Amino acid sequence: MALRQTTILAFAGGVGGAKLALGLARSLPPDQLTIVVNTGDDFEHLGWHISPDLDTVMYTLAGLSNPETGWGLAGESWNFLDALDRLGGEAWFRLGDRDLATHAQRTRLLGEGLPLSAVTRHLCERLGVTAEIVPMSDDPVRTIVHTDDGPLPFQEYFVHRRCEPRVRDFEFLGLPSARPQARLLEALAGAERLIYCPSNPYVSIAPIVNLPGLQPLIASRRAAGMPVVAVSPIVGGAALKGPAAKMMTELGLDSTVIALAEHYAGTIDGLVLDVVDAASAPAIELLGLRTLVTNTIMATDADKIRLAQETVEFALSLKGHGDTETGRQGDRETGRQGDTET
Ligand code: FO1
Repeated sequence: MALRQTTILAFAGGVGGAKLALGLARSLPPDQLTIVVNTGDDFEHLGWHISPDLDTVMYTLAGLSNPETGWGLAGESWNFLDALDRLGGEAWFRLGDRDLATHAQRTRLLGEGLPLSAVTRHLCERLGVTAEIVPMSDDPVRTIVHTDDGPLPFQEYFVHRRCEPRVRDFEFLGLPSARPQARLLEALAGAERLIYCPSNPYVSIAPIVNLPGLQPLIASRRAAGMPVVAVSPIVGGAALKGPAAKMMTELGLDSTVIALAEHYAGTIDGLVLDVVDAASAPAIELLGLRTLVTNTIMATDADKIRLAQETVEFALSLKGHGDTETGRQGDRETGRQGDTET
């Protein structure tokens, strides 16, 4: 499918976001796409600055990501981690030998005074990534998950505690004084459509959209005719690869695409949902959102490209600020393969 000329800004978190980002990057010229990535998952570990979501998107677009996990590098070896474990070091966060080079280089460049955006640009250039990947801010933001076991830094909750503690709330340390990265603001000013990738709405998309001043800017761009479309990470009301559905349940919400639509209602114009949730489309439209029902499972690169192109075409069919032109509703039957991921 040939895409119409357009300029897209996409917000993404980790594995699910990276998959749609790959589809977008394969469908649009580099100067028509900016991918802004959550940095609330970043942390300092064993002396390195680690940016898991930036690396997941970067490795995916470079064609280097581990196809089994979605994060880290393909063909990785674990000699460092095994040796560290033997010495009684902290081995719960799986840092592969080759992946370590990224963290070492990032940490060194940050130490020399480069902002995270410049470091990311440098790493992407070296890995041959031509699409623009921008950290949401050069200022540190750290997601804290408030749980029944107390406050936990994000990776402590996500990896070390395997998302087991019951979630009560989220906090984004540093967010009130974090400045949106300059390229995010420039891209937002020029974008024709804004897409929220199928990433966790609470810990991947929320840190980005809650950057100081961003919500009014998005609202004014919507009023000027830039629709916002989200792709649902919730499929069939079940937990996807990440903890989004579990979090919804623990926050007292239904883990359904309708609850996701209620979360985004008033801030987006369209929602892309999976065929298994087709029956929810009328209720979502009653919330003022247009819907596109399609196969959102991205098992292959062809799936990623198809979903990205369908999402862009759907976004182009909307006018903006809830005022829609021809929001389509597909009812395609799909042969299901592979798993679902956020
Ligand atoms: N996720 C895991 O579930 N376990 C890990 O040991 C792990 C290590 C890791 C190392 C580097 C990196 O860039 C990402 C890594 N991730 C790991 C993924 C990451 O923690 C999460 O995918 C994101 O923070 C959530 O989007």
